[in-house]
Amino acid sequence: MLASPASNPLRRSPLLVCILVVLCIQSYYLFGYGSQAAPRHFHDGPPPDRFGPGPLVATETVIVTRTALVGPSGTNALLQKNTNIPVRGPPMHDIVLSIKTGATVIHSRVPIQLLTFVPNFPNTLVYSDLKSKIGDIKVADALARVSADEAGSSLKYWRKLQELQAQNDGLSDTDGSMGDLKEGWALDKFKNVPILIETYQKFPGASYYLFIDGDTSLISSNWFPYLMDLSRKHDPIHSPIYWGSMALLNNVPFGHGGSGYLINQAALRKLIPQDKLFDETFLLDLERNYTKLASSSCCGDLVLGQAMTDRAGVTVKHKWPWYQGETWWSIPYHESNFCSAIGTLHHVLTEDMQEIWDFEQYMLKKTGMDQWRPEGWTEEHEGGFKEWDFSNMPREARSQDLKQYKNILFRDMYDYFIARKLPRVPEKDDDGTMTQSARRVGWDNRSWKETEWNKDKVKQDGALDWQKNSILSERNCRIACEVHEKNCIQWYYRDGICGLSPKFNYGRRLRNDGTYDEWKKLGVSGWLPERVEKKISEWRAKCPGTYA
Ligand SMILES: *[C@@H]1O[C@H](CO)[C@@H](O)[C@H](O)[C@H]1NC(C)=O
Ligand SMILES: CC(=O)N[C@H]1CO[C@H](CO)[C@@H](O)[C@@H]1O
Repeated sequence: MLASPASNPLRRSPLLVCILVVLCIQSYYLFGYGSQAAPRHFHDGPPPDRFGPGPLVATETVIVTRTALVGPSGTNALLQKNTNIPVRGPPMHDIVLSIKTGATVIHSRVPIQLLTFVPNFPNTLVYSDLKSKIGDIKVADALARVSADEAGSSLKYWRKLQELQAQNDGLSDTDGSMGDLKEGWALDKFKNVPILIETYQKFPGASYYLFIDGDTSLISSNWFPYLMDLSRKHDPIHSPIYWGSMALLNNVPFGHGGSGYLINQAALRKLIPQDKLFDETFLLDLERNYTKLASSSCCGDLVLGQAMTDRAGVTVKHKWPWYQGETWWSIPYHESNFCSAIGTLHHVLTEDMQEIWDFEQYMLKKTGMDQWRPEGWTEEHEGGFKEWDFSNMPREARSQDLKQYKNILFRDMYDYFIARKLPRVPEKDDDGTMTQSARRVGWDNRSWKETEWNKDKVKQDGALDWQKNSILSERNCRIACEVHEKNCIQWYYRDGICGLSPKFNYGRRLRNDGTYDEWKKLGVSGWLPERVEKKISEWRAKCPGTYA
């Protein structure tokens, strides 16, 4: 993936191109590729289990090679079409995907990214704090160009990593023995600006640059129509874009790193003028200025936000929920996102990343969007001989009705992951009376993220009796939701804390090795199934298209 486009032998050998084109055309007829829709074997109902629907998952033999998508030997893509390769949208060469991770977690996170959504982004770079490789992919050291005198003592952890690597000491933090991840985090803040500079240098001609972390997932197929639409509204070469999920710290707005941020060519040119792209004196000056800032700052995404605002004059635009800081079970579902398309997901566990990919595959087949191609897409694009340029799209693509595209929505994620798992049967109270709540013990449904009543909060002036009482027992907290908060659809109780939420959040089991009572103390979650169903159907009614 680090191979520069200039080394492509096709550029140099027209004869080779001819032979390949002939081969392609042959295999096109031989395999009937593209001429008929692949047979679809999906159920109409919801998938039977969390691993997705049996017959749909045609990915037992996952063949993920870069050549399967891009060429340059191209024919692979055609020959493998009839085997069990995952379905994918059209590849996006014109956006560079830049993944930032760290040496102690890279092996547990990045490989699954590379096996799932990354092949849709043939120009992907992986940055860590140590030079290494994953399979054929080179991992660059994001700190290699950081000025040691500006970074100060934080770099001692970085030197330690190099020492450990040289000594053949294991670096993975699977058992937590690497200990001070805090220090790993202290290194992280120095990476963002150098990664930005290097990513731009490696692919100076791309329309877009997307920066994510090792625990970020993408709903990759949604990105092609998204970038088409964006490019039609903002010329990527002339109209600067710095989009993400905006966070604010000390009045500096920045795109939250884990949610991913998108920067286009125009915005990068404002930060690094084209004639300075390889001017090492200028770049060193730029890096030093922001390394200095990083050493007194908390986070690298903030430093990058500052650089974009101060030097480039481009301030981040808040484009939530497309850029998403949560994953399927931690997202609060609500009318504000239920019908929106998903771009990124964050805090994604390795096993969740696989499930999110299975979900995307399931949806693509269900909506038929695995067959979708933009207007003006040719056999050459399909075979990997020609790259799609978002800044210079064919005229047909500029006028294509993108509303026809069936994006994968939060609604779909709810249906796929949650609808079947949601506890639905209300329970009896200790005194035998029926409640409205279905419960889960040792479970955190994150209701506290919306409204949390706790010991401090109930002391505030104006706190009502039911609010004060809600923190005293699980029963009171449940009643607060059922009786006192009209919009409440779920609650969470733990000693001294009562969370009440008008949004739906599934949450997760809390880990505990102790007794049932100890486990229960960590928290109990309740949902009001009747109210949940009512809310979900209200939100659902607003979603365009009905293929659910
Ligand atoms: C770095 O900071 C100095 C001092 O504030 C400033 O003069 C210079 O232009 C900055 N350089 C870059 C590339 O941002
Ligand atoms: C797993 C998880 O998110 N746990 C949260 C449970 O709720 C408390 C607050 O009530 C948080 O501090 C935990 O992080």
